[in-house]
This record gives sequence, C-alpha cells and structure tokens, in this order.
Amino acid sequence: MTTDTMLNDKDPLETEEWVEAILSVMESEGVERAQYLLQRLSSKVTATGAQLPYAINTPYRNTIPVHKETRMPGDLFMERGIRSLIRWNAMAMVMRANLDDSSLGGHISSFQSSATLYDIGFNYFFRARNKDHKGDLLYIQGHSAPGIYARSFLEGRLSEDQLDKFRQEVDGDGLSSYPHPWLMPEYWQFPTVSMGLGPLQAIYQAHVMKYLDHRGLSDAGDRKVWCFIGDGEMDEPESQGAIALAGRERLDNLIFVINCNLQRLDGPVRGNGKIIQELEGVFRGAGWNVIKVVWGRMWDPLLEKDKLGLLQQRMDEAVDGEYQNYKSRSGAYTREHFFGKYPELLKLVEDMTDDDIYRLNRGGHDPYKVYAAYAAASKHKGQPTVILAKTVKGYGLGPAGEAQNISHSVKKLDIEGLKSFRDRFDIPLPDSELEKIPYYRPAEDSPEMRYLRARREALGGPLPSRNPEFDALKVPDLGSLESVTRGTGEREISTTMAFVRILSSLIKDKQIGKRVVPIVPDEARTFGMEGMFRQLGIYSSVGQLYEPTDAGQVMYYREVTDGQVLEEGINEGGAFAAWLAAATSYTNNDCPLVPFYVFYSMFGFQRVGDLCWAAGDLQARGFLIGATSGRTTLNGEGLQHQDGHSHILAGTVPNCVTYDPTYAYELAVIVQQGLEEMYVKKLPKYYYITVMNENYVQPAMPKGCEEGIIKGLYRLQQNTKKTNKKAVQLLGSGTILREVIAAAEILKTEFGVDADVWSATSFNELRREGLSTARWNMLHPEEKPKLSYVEQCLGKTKGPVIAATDYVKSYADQIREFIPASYTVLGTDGFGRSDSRERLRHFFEVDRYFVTVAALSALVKDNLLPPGVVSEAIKKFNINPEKPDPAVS
Ligand SMILES: Cc1ncc(C[n+]2csc(CCOP(=O)(O)OP(=O)(O)O)c2C)c(N)n1
Ligand SMILES: [Mg+2]
Repeated sequence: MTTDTMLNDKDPLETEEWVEAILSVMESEGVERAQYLLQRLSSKVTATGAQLPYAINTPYRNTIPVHKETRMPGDLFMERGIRSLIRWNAMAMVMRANLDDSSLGGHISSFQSSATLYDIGFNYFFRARNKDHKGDLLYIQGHSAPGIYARSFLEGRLSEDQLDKFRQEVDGDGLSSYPHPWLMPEYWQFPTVSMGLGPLQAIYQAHVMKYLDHRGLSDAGDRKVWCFIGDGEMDEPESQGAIALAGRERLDNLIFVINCNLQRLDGPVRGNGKIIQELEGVFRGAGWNVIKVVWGRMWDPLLEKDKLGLLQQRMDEAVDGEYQNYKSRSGAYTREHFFGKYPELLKLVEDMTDDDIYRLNRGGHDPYKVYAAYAAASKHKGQPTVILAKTVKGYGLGPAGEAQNISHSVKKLDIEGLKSFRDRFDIPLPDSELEKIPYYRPAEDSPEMRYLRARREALGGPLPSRNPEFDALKVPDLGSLESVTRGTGEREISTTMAFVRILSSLIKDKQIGKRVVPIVPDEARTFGMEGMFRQLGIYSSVGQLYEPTDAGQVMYYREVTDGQVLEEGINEGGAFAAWLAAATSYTNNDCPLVPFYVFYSMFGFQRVGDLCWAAGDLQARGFLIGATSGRTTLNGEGLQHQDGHSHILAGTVPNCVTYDPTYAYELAVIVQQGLEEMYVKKLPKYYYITVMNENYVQPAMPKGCEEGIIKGLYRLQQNTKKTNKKAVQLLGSGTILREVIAAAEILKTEFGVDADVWSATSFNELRREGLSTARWNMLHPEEKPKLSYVEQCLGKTKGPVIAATDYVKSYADQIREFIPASYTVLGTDGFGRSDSRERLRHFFEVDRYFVTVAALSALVKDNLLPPGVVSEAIKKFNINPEKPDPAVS
C-alpha cells in the first residue's frame, strides 16, 4: 500500500465498516472463520481475473502481539547482570588473545549482537543430555564461539588459563577458534563456521531424528534441534536449499534462530531492502512457522498509540541501510530521519529525549520478546519454526563498532571504548584495572553464580556438551560374507552388484541389520538397489498416500513410515547431510548407525567437498560409496560424469580411509574391516570406497590377502623367475587392474617379459603409511630405519614398477618415493568424454597395450631391452605416437 492511499483513504467510512466486520467475525467466531471468509473473497476476486496483492509477508512488526506473549518467569535484572559479564568476558578473551600476537584474531561483534538470543536459550530452553532426556542439539554460529566460552567460564567449566588459550590449539589444550569437535570432542557438537553447513546439517539432523523415531530406534520425544544462523549466512545456497524439506516433512523438532543484525562482513546484508521481510516470505513459502521478533518492548507504548498505522507504515518503508544508521548514529538522527518523515510521528515522540529514542530497543535484544518467541516455537506443532530476530551488530561497542560497517572485524577497544562498554553493562571493574582487560567471575556463592547454576541444573546440566562415548557394536565377521568372497564362478557381475549383496547381507544381520541406513540421491535404480524399495521400504513420515503405479510388481516403490531407506531425491548435499546425521548418531542420539550413502562418485567429494571435510571434524562413522566410478569405466556419460579424481579429493581428508577395489572379495574385506575399525575399535574415521558398473567374473578370494587389501597392496600373481632378467612389477586398481593382468599375459607371450601383478586397493593408504614411516626415520636418525609397507612389498622384487589406474596420474604417483626401482605411472588426466570403454582406455592410455608399452619402455631405460622393442610394440598395437595428449585435449 502506498503512503498516499494510506493517508488519503477515499472512503474512510467504508474502510472502517469492512475492518469492523472482520474484527467482529474474529471476536465472535474466531480467526479460522475470518480466514475462511477472506479466502472466499480472494477466490471470488481472482476468479474475475483480478490480481490481488500477493501477501506472503506480514507487516514489519512482531508476529506475537503483546497480549499473547508468554511472560519470562525469571529475574530480568539478575539475568541482565550475568549476560553482561558474559559479554565482557567474551570481549576480554578476544582482546587478550591478541595482546601479544594480534594475528590470532577472533570476533567480538557477532556475539554481542546475539548474546540475548543465546542467553534465553541457555536459561530456559536448551536441555542437556542426561539420564532422563537425550538433550537438545545446538548449532551455534561459528563467530559467536567466544560468547559460548565466556558462559562456560562463568559456569566454572573453563578456567582463565583456558580462555587465555583461545585460538592456540597446537598444544592440544587450547580453545578452538570456532566450534570444532575434532579437538574439543567433549564440548562442541557441530562444526558450523563454514557458512551454510550449519542450517543444512540441522535440517537433516531433525529429519533423521524423526526417521529414528518412526523406526523405533531412538525416541525423538520433545527433543529440539536449535540452529543459530547469521542473516548474511542465509545467502548461502546451503542455508536455504533444504528448507522446503523441513516444511514438507513438518519438522516441528527444528527451530532456526536467525540473528538479523542486518550486517555481514563487508556491510549491510540488504541495505536497500529488509532481510527479515525477505526471509519471512521465503520461509512461509516453504511451509515454516515464522516468528518475527523485530521490536523490543520499549516500542510497545508507541505502537499502542499508533491508531492510524502511520508508525507501522514508516517501519515498513524504511530499509535496512537506514535501520543500520539509526543504531550507528544517535537518537537525534533517528528522530530526524525516521520519525521526522511525518509530522504525526514527530509528535508521537515529542516527549521523548534523544537518549530515549536511542534506547528504543530491537526485539532480539529484549529478553521478554525473545522468551515469548522461544516459548511459542517450542510449543508449535506440525511445522518447523524460524525466529527472525532483529539485533544490532556490535551491540554495546559504541563508536568503536556498533552497527558500523567495520563491526565484524573489530578485535580491540581502546581504553575509552572499554570504559564505555564497562559502564553500559555495569561491569564492576575500576578504571585502574581496565588496561589489563581482566576476566570477571563473581564469587562462587554469589547470587549470580547460584542463579546461573540453578538454571542449567534445571535444564539437565551444562551445554554445549558432546559425548564421544558409545557402546561398541557386534559386527559380523568375514565368514558371513562368504557368498561374496567365494566368487561368482562363470557369472559376470560388477562391484556395485557385489556391494548390493554385501549390503543386503549386513541388513539381514541380527546384530547390526537394523542400524544399517542405505541412503540414495535418486540413483537407486542406477546402482541396482531398487530391490530395497520393497524389501526395506523408503522412509516417509506420512507413509504412502497413493497407490504406486508399479504396485503390481515385485519391486514396487514402497513408501512407509518405518522405511529403512533414505531416498533424498536429487540432492547430494542433503543426502550427504542425512548421512552425516546418521554417521554421528552414535553421539547425538546414543544410537550408533551404520550408514551407507551411495552416489555417483563424480557428485561426491567434488560436489559436496566441504561437507566431507566437516564429516572428518565431526568424527562421522560410516561408508561413502562412490558408484559408477572411474574415468573410463562409466563409459557413455561424458565429461561431467566420469570421475577420475575423487580419490585425490578424498585423500585430503585426514581421517577418510579410501579404497578403489577391483574384486568383490576385496570389497567384502574392506567393508568388514571398516565395521571393525569404526564400531568395535571405535576409531574416528570414515570410509570412501569406489565401485564400478563394469561386469566381470569375480574370482574367489585368494588365501592370506586380507592384510594386503587393507594396507593397500598385495601380490595377485607371481610370475617372475630367477632365470629371466626381463621382469617387471605391474600395479593396478579398480577395473584397470584387469587391463594390467592382460598386459602381464601379453608381456609374457609376446615379449618374453615376466610380470608380477599387484592389486593396489589404495594408493592413498600406501602413501599415508609411507609418509609416516619416512617421518619416523627422519626423527630417529640413530635407529635402524624402518621400511615402508610399499618397500616391504616391492623391495625384494625384480624389475621396474608400472602402475595404472582409472584415476589421474597423481593418484598412483603418490607412492613414488617409496618405490625401490624405477616407477612409471599411467592414469586418466584430462576431461572425460563419452565412448566405449575400450576406446576410452586407448584414448587415456591406460589399456593393456599402453601398460605393455610402458613396461617395455621401463625395461629399455634399465638397459634390459633395446628401444626397438618399444617401437615394435607401438606398431603392433596400432598406437599413433603423435596422438593428442588426453591430459590437454
Ligand atoms: C562459506 C564461508 N564463506 C565465508 C566465510 C567468512 N565469513 C565469516 S563470518 C562472515 C560474515 C557473517 O555474517 P552473518 O552471517 O550475517 O553473521 P553475523 O556475524 O553478522 O552474525 C563471513 C563472510 C565463512 N566463514 N564461510
Ligand atoms: Mg549478520
């Protein structure tokens, strides 16, 4: 509505009649009836073709009217005092960390804007895990970490020494810059600082919590997932990307609190608009319960007096850039520029001083308003809730950083700034002490400390808190996978099919079967997993409200409330977040799960790499299965599908164990060993295993190869003899191992060269072990040097070593320094392209003929063959020596 239409109503009497009519309906028959009438009116009007204004937004005011606010029960002044100390200590820890070494950094302004938002939660809502309750889960905004530490310090959980080790983690006892469970496994639950990952994780956490509840594995009860997010952070696609799922699944165990301080790092989030209004529209559209907490209670009397709605109109008009000015400047400025726009509004505030106007507070800084919002959110049923709380960035910092564009990076206050901060928050410290920026904790038996402790005791204990312990699982032994390890005889199957057999077998296991969580992003059919739809059911919180078109078939699309399969749709980020929630269920739900997330390997680490990194931090336990992998093995799909580098990316995550097995029995050994490592030995690692869609005979497991499979290398064929000097060692992984085996045969029959064949299940694991051995040798110069595993395997063998994989050359090249002979690596550098496997392997130079040529060439270099032999081979195999280099074609 424009200002003109508001002020120049053509027929105020008629307007009044309509308003009165609807108010009287509301009064006598309730809101629902009024809503019904409005809907009927709207339907009639739109049927004529007229467009009514699209009303996804409500006016720029609090969603909860004053008379419906649930009153905060506690002691407002006591809580303000405690919160002020938290504010002070948070600021002090950042400043002290930077006294000697200002490169350490830290943030003050984010927490100062959200202190009340956290405090109300800690004082009244966030329940800790204890014997009666599994606890709420908190996703804390990364840059607010100092405030959370400051509270823990007041609570006596952290000492001054620990606070002084903020951001000094090398010795292992410092405090992490941001929430990271890796180095603080008993404190932080969720890494959030990579913007967007928190909200995405929180949604899937709530989703998986409901899934476990429906499956009878872990009672969701009234547990809540609280997720604190920056308004700037909401611009991340990951922040908003899954909100429709939360709405659709009616995740009423999920509460987002968006700290709308109107600023991000560089400046305003929406200088020319209003972030709260924009987010309201987005979340309402996605089916959320939206609670706006815009104005503090100082505004209530003014709004009460605003009979004409002009103040509301002015609030609706002003943009965030202006709202930022009202707080970065002064009450006088606000009088002139906000109220001054209309004489009626100037009149409204004529009795107020400029300071009074400056003190007109924002909703997110008003404990009563925040409490009312949290109380409503906690009770709300059938929808997730988002609380949009308006705050001021750098609240309390004054000219040094309050609502300034530079606020985000403020790390220091000068002495004047400290004094004004102290005065504003009544911190009992004399001027003489300020320079040292001391921490302040009241005496143990002071009323503040007793109050603080009592609040947390009532809520079950301190938070944040993470429980790294869980009961080991009884996992099946390798014998239980005998149907896989004994081979397929004549039958040709892919490792993907073998994987499905392994998975089916695990699901049938009495001990862990129920805990297995198969997760797919709309690719189950691609991987031959559709049998699970019927057998296990696809989880849906509402079951199946329709008859599926394939109802008559054996493998029909069965959705069911206690379905075991999580089918997350075309949504790799979401499916990964679901896997993360399942993979950390051992700590978050006291219910260890064994999740298998199966995806196109190209859409894994490359697509959602940051979540894979977070999985390491989170100590996720579970399996990632990169299917249809290999640059030349997924033959028809072309550049965007053919993965030749996911192992390189996976290898960068320190606790991600990776394998590229060729045979079903290797896969069985790896999965079984993974279960032992993660769920019996409880080691904090997760597994990335690639499987392929190429069919071939799966041989029976040779004796004694398990250790080699796990370490990453074992000899599959020993063909070299003492009598023949022309010998090579051939290494291969994935499907390319089969080319290597074929090359060994060619070398033998056509060139008289003996070749041992090695299956290299993991170059990443070989490198890790090699580096660790080399490091030990360097640091223990006087002790007998140890041999790396690669040296142990190849040290006593004959001839040059040649490796070929379906991955970029750098993958196999990683073990070069541990190879005790010359080393040639073949790999698939370059963009993928569609064609037949045979032609692709020729193009990328990893087929049996190239392996043969590489082996002969290596023997030439070792003076064991004349160069003419290589030329002969090149000619024989029809290789064009001038063919384009695939790495750059
Ligand atoms: C993915 C990612 N990109 C960029 C950053 C760097 N960064 C840290 S805080 C920040 C601004 C945050 O603004 P907002 O979300 O509004 O939070 P506030 O501090 O205002 O509460 C930025 C850009 C990051 N941590 N993660
Ligand atoms: Mg912000």
